[in-house]
Amino acid sequence: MKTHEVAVREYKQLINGEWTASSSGETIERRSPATGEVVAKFFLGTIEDTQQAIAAARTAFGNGPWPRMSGAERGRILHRLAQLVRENLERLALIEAQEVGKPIKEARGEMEMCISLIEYAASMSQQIYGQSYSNLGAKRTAMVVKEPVGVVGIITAWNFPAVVLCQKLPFALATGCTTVVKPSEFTSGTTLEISRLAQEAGVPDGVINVVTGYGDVVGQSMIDSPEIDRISFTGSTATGKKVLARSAQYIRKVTMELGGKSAMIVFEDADLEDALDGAMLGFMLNQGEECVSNSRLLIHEKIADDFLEKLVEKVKKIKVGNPLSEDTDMGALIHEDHVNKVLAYIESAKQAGARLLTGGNRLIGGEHQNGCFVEPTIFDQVDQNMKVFQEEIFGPVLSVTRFQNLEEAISLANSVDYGLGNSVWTKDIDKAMTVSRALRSGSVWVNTLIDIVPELPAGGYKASGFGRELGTFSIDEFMEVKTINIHTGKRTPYYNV
Ligand code: TXE
Repeated sequence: MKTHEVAVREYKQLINGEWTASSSGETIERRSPATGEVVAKFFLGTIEDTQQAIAAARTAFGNGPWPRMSGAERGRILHRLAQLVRENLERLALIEAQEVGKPIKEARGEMEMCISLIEYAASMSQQIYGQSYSNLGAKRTAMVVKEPVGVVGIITAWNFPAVVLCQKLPFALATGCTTVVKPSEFTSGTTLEISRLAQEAGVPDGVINVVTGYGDVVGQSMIDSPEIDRISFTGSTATGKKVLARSAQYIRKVTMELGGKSAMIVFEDADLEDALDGAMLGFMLNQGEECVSNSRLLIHEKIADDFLEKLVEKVKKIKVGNPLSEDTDMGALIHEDHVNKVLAYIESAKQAGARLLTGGNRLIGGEHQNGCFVEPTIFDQVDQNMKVFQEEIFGPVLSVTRFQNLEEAISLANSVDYGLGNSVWTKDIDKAMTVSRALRSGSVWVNTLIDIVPELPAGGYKASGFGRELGTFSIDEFMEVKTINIHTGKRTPYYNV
């Protein structure tokens, strides 16, 4: 199955403005999860490479022009980067689709989001304000200033490699920080490509350094380095816990964007057509490999049978196949191990007595030959104690649970360890606001979902992590706050000696 010639892209690492091999010379291959063909090669970064990258970022922060530029100058360079990403959108989308397995039309959407994020971060570079105090008595005047924290270690996940990067990197750059980036070893292409475009846009050497390779080597040596001032991590809750524990060796803030198990709550007065489309997006976008997937459907018992009948009918029409085909609705999962993990969850649901309404199998043969394809799967009668209710599957599996009233819906939605992005579907504003205020999650969508805009902060409650990205909160993750308190005139002596 080929629709585009697949030339193997070979990348080096970016350290101090130079594209270099790893000190080991070893590389890893990325095979398309849809066809098994080799699509890219990345160097396996070493501890030594990582330390060199950190030293470059440290020097760039300590002596380089980047933190000393005005916000306007940094903003102009970031706007140029956004323009270069726009000019390279098709090529970047193809790379993302090849490496992640997502449909090309979704990959284009991801790159459009990157452009919006970079442009928004560029505008933020001129919106960095402090405070001043002139009411502290005749002899005291004070100011509160925000300063870039320094060297930021950025570690990202494989499901939206470019967007996860652009939810961090441009905002860190906007504040004047310098960075060391470790993309997921499966999907490093767009991170390296965007970093190259950043160089072209005028980001000075040493400001963006990218070391590719494994988390427990490169990621871990970033965390182990006292020369890194902040860590911004996106990944699973399990890995987030490891990163957090290891970070305890230094007193250093970390941002944690972790897993989710969000609920879509559909009341009997919802617009059913909207909710049907929302339900499909909620569990099939990016093959369900989406941290804010609404992978639990909580539906009022009065409308459940009719809604599910219509939902199954629509889902059966979804085209699962070659990510590079324009008519593909859902692509391939990230790799073989992940397919097995998703199939194990499907098996656990069957064993636990959930009712399979559609899907449940790996797709094989034909255009699915050699690929990591799983059918969109819906289970009804899912009990809140089942694994498929409680745990993040990160695949195209929807767990359906019915409720009788608003209180029960809220209780069910909040009865998981995660708290990332729930949605509420009702035309009743009182109901919408009562539920929105009661849900324990960093985002609540009303009559929409997975509706991410750069102006609105995103992040987690509970096991979904802490810290906020996007919105005005984003730059605070990369800044320190300093109070300067100025005494003028003669001091009043403290001691009488
Ligand atoms: O995560 P992993 P994945 C979450 C999503 C899912 C996960 C999938 O919910 O749970 O990300 O991404 C590196 N020390 N989000 O499988 O395995 C690893 O190399 C340091 C939430 O990639 O946790 C990779 O670069 N680093 C998010 C990164 O950590 C280590 C949106 C993540 O890997 C490491 C998107 C270690 N010991 C996905 N081990 C949100 N909430 O916004 C691995 N890594």
